[in-house]
Amino acid sequence: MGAVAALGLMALSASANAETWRIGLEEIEGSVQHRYAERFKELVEKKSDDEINVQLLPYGTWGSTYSALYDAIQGGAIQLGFGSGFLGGTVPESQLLNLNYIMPDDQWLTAKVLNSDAFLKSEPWRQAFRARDLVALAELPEGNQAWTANKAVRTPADMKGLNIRVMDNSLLRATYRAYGASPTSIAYGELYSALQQGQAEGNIQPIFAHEEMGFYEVQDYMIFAGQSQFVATLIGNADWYDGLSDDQRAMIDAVTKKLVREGHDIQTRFNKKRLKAIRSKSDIEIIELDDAQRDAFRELARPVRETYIEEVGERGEQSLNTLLDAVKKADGKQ
Ligand code: 6CS
Repeated sequence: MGAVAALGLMALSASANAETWRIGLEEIEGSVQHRYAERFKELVEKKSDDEINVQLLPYGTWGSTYSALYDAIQGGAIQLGFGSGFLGGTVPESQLLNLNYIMPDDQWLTAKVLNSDAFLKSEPWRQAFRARDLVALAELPEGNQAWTANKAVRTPADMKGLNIRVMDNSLLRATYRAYGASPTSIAYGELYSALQQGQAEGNIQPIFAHEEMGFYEVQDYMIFAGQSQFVATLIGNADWYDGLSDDQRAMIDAVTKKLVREGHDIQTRFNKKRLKAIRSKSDIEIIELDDAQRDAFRELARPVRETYIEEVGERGEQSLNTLLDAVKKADGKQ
């Protein structure tokens, strides 16, 4: 056999023996989660000398509801995936990441705090996922969220009764009720037509999502209130994770650490570019709330921390305190 043919055979048998890790995404190709997962794939495959093959499953390829994705990860049919707002139904403590006005304004600082050992590997956060057969491997802040509506919103009075769509998450509903709105939950894939047909009058998304899902086309105002970044947690099946070798677990750790900065750079680039695209393709009016206007919403959001503790319990309270401590140490505020 010629050397080239032998090499081809070796490559074939290496890939035939390769382990496959499947990663379910809550977002479509071209999204922040997708780009992060592409980089995760490249790094894992390279570091494992192609012993591991990572397969990406974008939104829609694993079923139609997010609970189908989380169930598949809990059951081990899919090893890895992202969980964000809808994950509250599976891991109630994860709704912490949906509370408003608890993270620093500095988005890079937020990425560092959420991925610090002090928070990500803290016992309450770890246990919250372990109790549901999951592990939290990384936090991916995907950029500041903006509200959209068909009316200008500058004050809580402007939000009164607004039928704003929130992800299916009781803390988000509590937050928007506290602002005076009438929140409603609609599936991501049905949101465009719901906005178009008036079943929802407002929406909350990071900029890249307003653009790539076309939501901005059916909304007149985009409002920046600085209330929160959109954060997704990279989760893994706990049995699968425990069954990995020490080297494989160390590799995941190294890859996710490297991707903290890269993830931040990806979201910054995507959101900047997509805001430009929205501005050039539409005449949507952009409103930046000033500090005093933000403070009015900040004040109304504050008691929702208590709602979170009441609804989620002790582990939730400990997770909240762990996060607030980590934020305080990082920026000396709060
Ligand atoms: O609003 C939603 O339902 C979805 N939005 C984004 C940006 N990612 C996933 C999430 O479920």
